[in-house]
Amino acid sequence: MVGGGIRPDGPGDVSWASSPAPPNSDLSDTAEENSVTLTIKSRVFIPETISLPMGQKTHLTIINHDSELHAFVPVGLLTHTHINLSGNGAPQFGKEGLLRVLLPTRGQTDIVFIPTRPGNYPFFCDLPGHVMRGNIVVQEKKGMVE
Ligand SMILES: [Cu+2]
Repeated sequence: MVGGGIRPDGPGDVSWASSPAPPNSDLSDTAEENSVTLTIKSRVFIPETISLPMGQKTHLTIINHDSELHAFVPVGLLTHTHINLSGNGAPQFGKEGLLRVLLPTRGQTDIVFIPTRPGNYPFFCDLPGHVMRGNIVVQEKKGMVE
């Protein structure tokens, strides 16, 4: 592990902002957003693999098209990460952050966050008998190295 990375709860880099910014301005609406949709249909996450650029504001929309409950359980991706969460899903938080979101029938949850650590982050549905999983890959931006 490499230390000294950007802390999501730190003051943040708001050099793109031209006006005084409130706390958590890194998730403000002025930032360019990377919109990603994760669909649940017939007990399958679609797509199974999602690639996200590190450091870019990401708007992840999770939609449950099934007529049963599902859960979105991200492993590691959102720990110690500031998020904005909306929609009719039922989130569960632990001391390290978002643990799980329960998505009702035809439910939708929107999670806005900034991936700050590169790596491979599995996610799954932990409801009994559901064999549903996928991967979120956070990639360092190429061509941004100084
Ligand atoms: Cu499920």
